[in-house]
Amino acid sequence: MIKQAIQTLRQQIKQHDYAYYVLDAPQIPDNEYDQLFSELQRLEQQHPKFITLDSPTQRVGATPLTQFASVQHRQKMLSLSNAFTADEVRDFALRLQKQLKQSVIDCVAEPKIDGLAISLRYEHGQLVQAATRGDGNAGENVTQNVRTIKSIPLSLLGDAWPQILEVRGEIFMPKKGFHALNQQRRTTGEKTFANPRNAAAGSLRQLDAKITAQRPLDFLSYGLGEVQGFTLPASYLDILQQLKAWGLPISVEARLLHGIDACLTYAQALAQRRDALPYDIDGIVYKVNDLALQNQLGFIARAPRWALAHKLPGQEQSTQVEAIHVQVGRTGVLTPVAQLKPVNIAGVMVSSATLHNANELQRKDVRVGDTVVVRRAGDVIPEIVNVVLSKRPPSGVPFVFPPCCPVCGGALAQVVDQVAIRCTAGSLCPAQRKQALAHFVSRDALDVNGLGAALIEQLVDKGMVQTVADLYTLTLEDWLSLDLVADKTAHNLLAALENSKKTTLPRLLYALGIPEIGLSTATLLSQHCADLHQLSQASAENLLTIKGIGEVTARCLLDFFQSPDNQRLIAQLHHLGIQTEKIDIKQKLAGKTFVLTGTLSQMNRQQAQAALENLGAKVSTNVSKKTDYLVAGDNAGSKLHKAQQLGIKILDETRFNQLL
Ligand code: JCF
Repeated sequence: MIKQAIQTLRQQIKQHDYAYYVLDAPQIPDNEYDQLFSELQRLEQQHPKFITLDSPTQRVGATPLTQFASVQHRQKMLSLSNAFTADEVRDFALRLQKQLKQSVIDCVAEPKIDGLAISLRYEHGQLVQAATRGDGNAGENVTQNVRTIKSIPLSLLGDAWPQILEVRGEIFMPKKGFHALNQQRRTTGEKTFANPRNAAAGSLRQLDAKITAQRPLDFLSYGLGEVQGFTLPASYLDILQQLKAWGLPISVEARLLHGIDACLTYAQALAQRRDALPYDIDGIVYKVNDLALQNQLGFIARAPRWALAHKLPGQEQSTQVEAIHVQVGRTGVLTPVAQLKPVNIAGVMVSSATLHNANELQRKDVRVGDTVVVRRAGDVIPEIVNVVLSKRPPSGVPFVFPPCCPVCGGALAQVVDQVAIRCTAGSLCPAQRKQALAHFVSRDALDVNGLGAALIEQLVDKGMVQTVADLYTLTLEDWLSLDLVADKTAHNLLAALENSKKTTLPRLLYALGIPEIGLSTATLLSQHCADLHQLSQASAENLLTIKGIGEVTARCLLDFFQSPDNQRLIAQLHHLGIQTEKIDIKQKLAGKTFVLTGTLSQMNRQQAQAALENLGAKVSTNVSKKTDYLVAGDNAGSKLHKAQQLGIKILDETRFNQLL
């Protein structure tokens, strides 16, 4: 009986290992895999006579692939023991205290990045080899690919480096890069990656390094392998500082903490910031800081005794598909959405997930009744990673995509050069009309207080408004004819609409919902045009002289302003008294000093600097007490750290855009 159970578990784990490591296509979420693994470990511990050499518990990782040459690690590449609860973390601390005969131990805590472990070998300061972990003893030679990763130095800085230095760390794909890569693959109908870890693995395992070079991979160091000709510093923190001095990237999040309670507090704070971090993490790593103490503690088979991975809840969970709906977006694009049996994913209840487009729905073959793996990360819409085929009910039938617009019955057409399909009815389609209206009155647009989706729904369904201009012609009686609208609400709505007539050009421009014109582009355009009328007369040449406006955006603007419907709308809005006040933008940020650091997704350094200077701000390169604001994009490093220490106001990209 027990033997049978053990064998079944091993077989399951083996299949999941293959799907995860070899195919880069995991079938179940990590936490379910962990459960299988723990269960096997438990049974084997209770019945050691059934342990065999080929049990997955008896090796560190997966077998190396055959395409790449094998590399024998001169020092074993370690993994980490796991803890899943605060109690297990405290147990770890108790073990340390007992073995070291100390009551409080200094540990370094850092995020556990969800990527791939790598060993970089530098000989006489030159990068000569990069190898994956493989099974811990031997990995794959991926040197050519790793050389394309820009954050990895090909030669070390300075000259006081060891003859031989092996740096261990994590290669990963930052979330932004991952989403951009998937978005691009989605529009062209290519297969998307399940998560950043898989994308990083797939990118690193390319036989053609030219492909790897195009992928947004990054690296952070967290340890050493073989070292010759150098006396190691006394602590982990000093090792990190030394690596940094040699030009290797290290985490800005690593902190020296006194005792286990401080570690748990750190973990709690980091877990709260998880979604905002630029990379996926699957936990927190704690390490004894003092290397002499580390040596005293030593290792167990696959992991050091002086380190622990405190795992966070998985960002993937499985649940069931209750229905599949096709939604029509503001621009008419059709998006299939799965309605799910609600499931808690890393602290947030998820009850629907996007299937992106017909192509992806078909490729993943998601069916009503299927058990699926759902992924939620950050504020991105949850998505379906894959179907657990072994749990598909026999009654499941493939989903049939509607042949015409599911809302208005209008004809569908493929978006040029993309796989996206859109309803061609434009504002005649109630779904598009409703969303255009909702967008127009939204907070960043004309900000009409109190006019929510439920009211817009009624206005459109009753045929009371066709365009956004019609909102301003509604009378008190019109409003009172709606459900949920009493006297006070009706008066408030009329007042809110009247108020909204006095607005700014960026808001109005954004409110029109022109493709490609988000709030920051609208702001940029507004800095070059007096009003909407002037912008509508601008030629392609005029538009392209604006730094930050490219061909695609210019085309979208021209198309929009050329349409007779839109021309009529703009004239109507003008007659209704919608006015854009001229703000003296030159004065807005006069006297303020800004420092820019990290990468912004929507503009480059020059554009951001120009936008600030246009508003009268000064942009300087170094953080000092005189700095008013630090604008911190992705992968911000030492400047962010310094600004935090000086207590300077820090703006992330969203807040920076709002400010502009
Ligand atoms: O970020 C990580 N995934 C990570 C992995 C960080 C560490 O400090 C590690 C690790 C694996 C092994 N340290 C060891 C010893």
